[in-house]
Amino acid sequence: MDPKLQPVYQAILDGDQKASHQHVQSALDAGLSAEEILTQGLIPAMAEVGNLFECGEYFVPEMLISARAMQAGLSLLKPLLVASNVASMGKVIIGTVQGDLHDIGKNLVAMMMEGAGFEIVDLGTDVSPDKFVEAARKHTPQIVAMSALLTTTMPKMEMTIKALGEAGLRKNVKVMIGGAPVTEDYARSIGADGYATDASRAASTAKFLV
Ligand code: B1M
Repeated sequence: MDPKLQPVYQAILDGDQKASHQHVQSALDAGLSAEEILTQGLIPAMAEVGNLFECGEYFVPEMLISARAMQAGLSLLKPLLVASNVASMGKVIIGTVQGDLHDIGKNLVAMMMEGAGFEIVDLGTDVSPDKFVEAARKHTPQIVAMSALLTTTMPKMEMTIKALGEAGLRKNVKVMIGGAPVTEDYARSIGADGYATDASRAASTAKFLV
């Protein structure tokens, strides 16, 4: 890791929003790109937060304040990540599936897709299959994108695909899924059209799908 990113990494581990904001700004001022700060500072720090949670050193409150610190840093990067001169590629509705409140990855995917020229309708978190269907009817998107971070909420992706089918909308939209526990095999097994491991691949997959 670039030593200039160490304070960013530490601010996320400490859950310090102010420090996260300040150190991301310093890293930008020092000439690091938004992508470098994201992929070498913020994302590895959140992965470490997950490790610390798994081994019982961090609990839900620590994860939550680290997530807020990450959002504080991301707010500075967002305008840089979405800056785009690309003509409109189409519309994407995106949400984290029902029962799941994790939104950092979903927000990053939305940012990168916006940067790639898509119009984004963000349905937020805890989005039920019915809500996805209702939004697909209302907004007529080219892509329905779903994120899940919990193994227990992944089945909602399949239920949403089924609900889109039952509503007669499946043939008009491509469905993309992703999130830490999701795999390409899983995507294929539930009949999704696309899958990506990270936000920038999600944007290129979305372009490929339209
Ligand atoms: Co939770 N949590 N969490 N959590 N949390 C995980 C996911 C976990 C892996 C931690 C662990 O045990 N190591 C674990 C899940 C285990 C499992 O199911 N396999 C877990 C758990 C258990 C829980 C609770 C159940 C804890 C509890 O209450 N006992 C609870 C569930 C709440 C709920 O959702 N109902 C819970 C709660 C929370 C907080 C609210 C405290 C907070 C979320 C805050 C927020 O999002 N606003 C939180 C956090 C922060 C995490 C970790 C630490 C970090 C997640 C994150 O933001 N990562 C996480 C551990 C980890 O992931 N290592 C963990 C950074 C983000 C950039 O990555 O989201 O993976 P990610 O997104 C990536 C890719 O996955 C991909 O692109 C993104 C960017 O490159 N991607 C897509 C994501 N969506 C995509 C969609 C696409 C394509 C790619 O196409 C559409």
